[in-house]
Amino acid sequence: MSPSPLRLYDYPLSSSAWRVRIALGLKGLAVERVRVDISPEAREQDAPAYAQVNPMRQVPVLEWSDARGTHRVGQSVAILEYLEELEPQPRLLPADPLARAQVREMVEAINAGTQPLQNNRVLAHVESLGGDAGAWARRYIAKGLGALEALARDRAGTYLLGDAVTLADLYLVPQLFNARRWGVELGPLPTLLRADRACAELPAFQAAHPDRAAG
Ligand SMILES: N[C@@H](CCC(=O)N[C@@H](CS)C(=O)NCC(=O)O)C(=O)O
Repeated sequence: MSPSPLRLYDYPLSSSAWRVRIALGLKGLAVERVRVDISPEAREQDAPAYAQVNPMRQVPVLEWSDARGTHRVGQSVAILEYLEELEPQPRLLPADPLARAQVREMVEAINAGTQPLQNNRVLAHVESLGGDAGAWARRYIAKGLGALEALARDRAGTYLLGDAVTLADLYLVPQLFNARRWGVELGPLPTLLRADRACAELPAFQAAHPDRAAG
């Protein structure tokens, strides 16, 4: 069980924090949420004090205390793997080594190969250079999700890998939300859309949605 109450530095529209909210819900772990408004108008992540929380000046960050002191971990992959060890059920990384590697491959297709190319920080810079941020976002989201569709086609059952939710689904759902936001063509992604619909039926995914998480 958790060494102390968990605290999540969070923002409803953050796709990376959204992944962690889903995992907390699936595992039934209570969390206190600290809102960091990363909208372009507020940019609370740039406040000097936040550099102490996360030198990357991003959300999510998970914080907790134990006998060794107060700990903070950023990066959704690191947080999700910590939660998996803290509360192994339901398992979000399969027991089989091949399946586990396949889940991690799909996670990284989004975590490393897609989201960083379309986050607000990058899009603001594209715009400042006179570029078309929307076209940029659509290009890289379509490429990343296209690759994920190819990876998932022979692996998916109800969800991206077989019939149990894995970490890969936690990366899919927020990234598809961003795809819709930017008007990416979703027709070529039937496997991803099927898994997305199945996830939308689950209470933990519903509660983590930005519309609900804002409350
Ligand atoms: N690789 C990081 C990405 C974190 C990230 O990009 N966070 C975004 C929100 S989704 C953020 O805080 N953006 C604020 C900024 O970049 O200034 C993770 O998985 O946690």
